[in-house]
Amino acid sequence: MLYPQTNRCRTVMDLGGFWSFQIDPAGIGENAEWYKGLPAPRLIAVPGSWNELWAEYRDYLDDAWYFHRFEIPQKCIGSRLVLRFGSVNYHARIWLNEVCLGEHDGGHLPFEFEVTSHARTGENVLAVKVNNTLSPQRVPTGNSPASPLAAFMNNLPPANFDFFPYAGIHRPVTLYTTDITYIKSLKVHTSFDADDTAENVIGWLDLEAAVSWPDQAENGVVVCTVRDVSGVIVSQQLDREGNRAHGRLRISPAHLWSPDSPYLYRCDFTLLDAGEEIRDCYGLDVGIRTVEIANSEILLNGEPIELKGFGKHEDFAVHGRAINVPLIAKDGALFDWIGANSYRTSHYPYSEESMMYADRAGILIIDEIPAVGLMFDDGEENVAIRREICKKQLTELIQRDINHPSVIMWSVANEPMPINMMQRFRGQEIDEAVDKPATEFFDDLIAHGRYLDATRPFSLAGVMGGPVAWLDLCDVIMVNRYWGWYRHGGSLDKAREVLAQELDSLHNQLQKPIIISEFGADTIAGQHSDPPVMFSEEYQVEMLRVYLDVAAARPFVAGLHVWNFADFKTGQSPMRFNAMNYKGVFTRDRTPKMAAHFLRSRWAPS
Ligand code: BDP
Repeated sequence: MLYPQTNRCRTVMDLGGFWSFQIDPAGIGENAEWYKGLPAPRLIAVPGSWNELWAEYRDYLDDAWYFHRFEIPQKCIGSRLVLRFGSVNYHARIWLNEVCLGEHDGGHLPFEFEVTSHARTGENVLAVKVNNTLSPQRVPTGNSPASPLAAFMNNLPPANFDFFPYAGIHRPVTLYTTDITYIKSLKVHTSFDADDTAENVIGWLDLEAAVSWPDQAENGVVVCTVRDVSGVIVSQQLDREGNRAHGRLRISPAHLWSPDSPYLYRCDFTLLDAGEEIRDCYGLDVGIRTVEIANSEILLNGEPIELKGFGKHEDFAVHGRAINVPLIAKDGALFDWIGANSYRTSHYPYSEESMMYADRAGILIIDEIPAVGLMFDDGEENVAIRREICKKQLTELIQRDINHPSVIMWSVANEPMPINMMQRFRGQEIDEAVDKPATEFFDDLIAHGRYLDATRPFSLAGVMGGPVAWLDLCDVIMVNRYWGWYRHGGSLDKAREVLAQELDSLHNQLQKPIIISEFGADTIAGQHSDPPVMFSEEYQVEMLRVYLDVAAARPFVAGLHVWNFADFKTGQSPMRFNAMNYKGVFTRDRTPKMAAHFLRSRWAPS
């Protein structure tokens, strides 16, 4: 799905601002016809999370209504009009001028409706019903007695994941125009041929456009013009087959995209009709780069790359989980300062704006669907429902992010919970075969992903003690490890020993690159101790040092992502002081802890 863009053919109107807001715990809104535009008692920010605004709604996740009145410029009426939501957590049902447009399930991903025939000049009334109830039939899951996290943490709200389940309209709401003849989607795949001189790199852009030609069955064309700072490099008409157009463009010499040199070409697509009139255009920033896996290494442009970075969260005071553009730039500046080159979008897709920032700043992204807290022992029906949701989320994510050079890998889950681990936890008899259906679940999910994008590796972040069979389905092994914290807490010598043994054993069995996708220690900024004890700044430094040293001695460890970049909000539980996860190397407001200085000394030595 294309990001809304204002250009000579398209206009984007931002509908963000202060909207009216009304919670509806009894769910009577639709009967009360509130969607007609009730003068609701409260004002809410869009984008924003409601849980941060009013103390009494902190844990409220049930039905809530948003209303907004807006005008559409006269000149836009007659164009094709599309109403787009960057993300709503979790379920949204939308009315425009009392007409129900439809609904969307799942947070963190965009959706849109064509509203050409419902929009009018003068005042329009938009009503959105949002529901973020936690359920075992949603992804991520919650409110489940079978939930391992519920058993382990007993957290409130009862999420089966360790971050606060913020609710609301979290990303921009826009209305945009196109002609009725328009570019629906674009796909760019890049590759290059090189001999040993950098000047002789020949870049290739394989392009595919899907178009809508309701009034142009024949003779329309799509042209792609590629520019960089020096001007136009190549302009070529694509071959058209029905509603598709495709072509291969040659760039010579080509500048490759990488973290050290995030070189972007601008590809302008123009759609012309038989009379050579321009009906639509769209510009994409494209980086020429390849990602391959070979010999236990991740290769970027044919060279081994070591991922240094973090698991993150979209989380901040007052904003909640809503887009926070200055924070994206601040985090980018801190990545530079600390010498990090990558992050995982733990545990859900981040904003499209974050992806654009990463393209320009040269940050490598492991792009994850919201499949955190998956479980398999709460009945076949629930598992089957979640499987379909995961596939839909993976489809929507890949369609959204396929053209970003920064995205180097897809992650289909975080710490899915094996049944036999729950059997162990509950003291039941252990049945080793019990997790086979879940292996089939991931096999199917990854196959679905590969069908949608054959150009990037796939992985999932495995939990401690999880089945090797799940890791073996992946191109790159990602393991979350807490030796020295949840296991052998306080004992870093023991942590070093078991971590080294486990990595060697995984390497011997799987012969694939390994990323330690999470490791970290809760740390209260300003808490000191000598010798180091858990929760002190010194312990966090020493624990990170152990992991960095063990990894440095093992060339098959292709990456280290510290958990977490910054402290973040979670639910209340005896496990989480102040309802916060304090494993950040920066505080929530981005002040460096000692660990940040330590990582900088290792990752960005002066
Ligand atoms: C891992 C989870 C992550 C948690 C982290 C922790 O993947 O979401 O926040 O543990 O406990 O198991 O801090």
